[in-house]
Amino acid sequence: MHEGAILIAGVGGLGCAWAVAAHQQCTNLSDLLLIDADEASFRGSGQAHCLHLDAIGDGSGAAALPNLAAHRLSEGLSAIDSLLDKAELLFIMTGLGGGTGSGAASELARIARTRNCIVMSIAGLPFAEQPLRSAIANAALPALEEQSHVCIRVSMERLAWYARARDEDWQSGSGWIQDLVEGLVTTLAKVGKLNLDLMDLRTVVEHQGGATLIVGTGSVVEPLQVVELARRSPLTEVDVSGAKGCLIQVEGGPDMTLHHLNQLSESLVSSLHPDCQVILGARASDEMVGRLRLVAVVSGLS
Ligand SMILES: Nc1nc2c(ncn2[C@@H]2O[C@H](COP(=O)(O)OP(=O)(O)OP(=O)(O)O)[C@@H](O)[C@H]2O)c(=O)[nH]1
Ligand SMILES: [Mg+2]
Repeated sequence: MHEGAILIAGVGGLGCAWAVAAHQQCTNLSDLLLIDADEASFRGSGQAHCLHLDAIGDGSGAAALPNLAAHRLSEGLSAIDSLLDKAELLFIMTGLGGGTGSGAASELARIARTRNCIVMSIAGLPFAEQPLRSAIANAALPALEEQSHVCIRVSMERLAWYARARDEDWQSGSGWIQDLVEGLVTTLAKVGKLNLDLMDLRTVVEHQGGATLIVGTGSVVEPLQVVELARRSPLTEVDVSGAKGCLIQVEGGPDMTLHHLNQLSESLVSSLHPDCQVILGARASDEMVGRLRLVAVVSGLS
C-alpha cells in the first residue's frame, strides 16, 4: 500500500458485507480489511486482509460480548499493524448490536487515531423491534463517535425501507453504502492527488456535532430536483440545514457540464450554515449518461 492510502475496514458480519460491497466499487483506490469472529465473513473476498477474532474458539462469533471482541482485537493487532501505519484515511463499517462490531469497531478507531489516521465510521443501528441489540448498540455508539472524526449513523430501518424502494438488499448496504463510499473514496483520492492540504479535509471532518450521509440521483435536465431529493434523504432523523462541514461528490455522464456542477453545489450549500466548509469533487463516467448523482457527508450538525 502506498503513502496516503485509503483503507476500508469491515468489523463484524454486517460491517464486512458492507465493506466488501463498498470496496468492489473502488478496488484500485483502496485496500480492504475484514475483521470478524465468524470466518464466513471472509469467504469469497480474495483480495482482503482478514483478521479472525476467534473469541470463543468455535469460529462462530463474539456471542454478543463486545468487551471480549475489543480485547481480541488488541491481541491480533500486530497482524494489521503495517496496514494501519500506512493508511491515511480509514473507513470503518460496522453494524452495532452484536458482539464483534460493537466491541471492536471503536477499538480499531482508537488505534488508528494514534497512528494519525483520519477515521470515518459508518455505524448501522439495529431495528427498533430488537431491544437487546438496540441496548448493546446504544452502549457502544458513544465510544465509536468519540474515536471517529466523523461517525455516520445509518438506521437499518431506513436502509431497509430504501432498499425495498430500490429493489436491493439492505444487508449489502442497499446500494447506498456503496454509493457513499465510492463517492468519498474517489473524492478523497482526488484530494490527495491534487495535493490539496489534507488539513482542509481534517477541518471539514473534525466539526463537533452530528454527521450524516445524503444521496440524491436524478436526471441531468433537472439538477435542482437531485439536490431536493438529497436534502430529504438523510439516513438518520436529522435536519442538515445547519451543517458546518460538507464533503460533496457529484457524478454524471459525459454530458455533465460545469454549470450542472455549480447548480448542484450552490443549491446545496446555500441551505447549509453560512460559514460551512466545503470540499467538492466530481467525476464523469459513461454509465451515468443522462443522470446526475450527488453524495455528501454533512458534519457539524447540532
Ligand atoms: N433484522 C435483522 N437484523 C440484522 C440481521 N443481520 C444483522 N442485523 C443487525 O445488524 C446488527 C449487527 O449484526 P452483525 O454484524 O451480525 O453482528 P457482529 O458484529 O458480527 O456481532 P457477533 O456476531 O455477535 O459477533 C445487529 O444488531 C442486527 O440489528 C438480519 O438478518 N436481520
Ligand atoms: Mg457476527
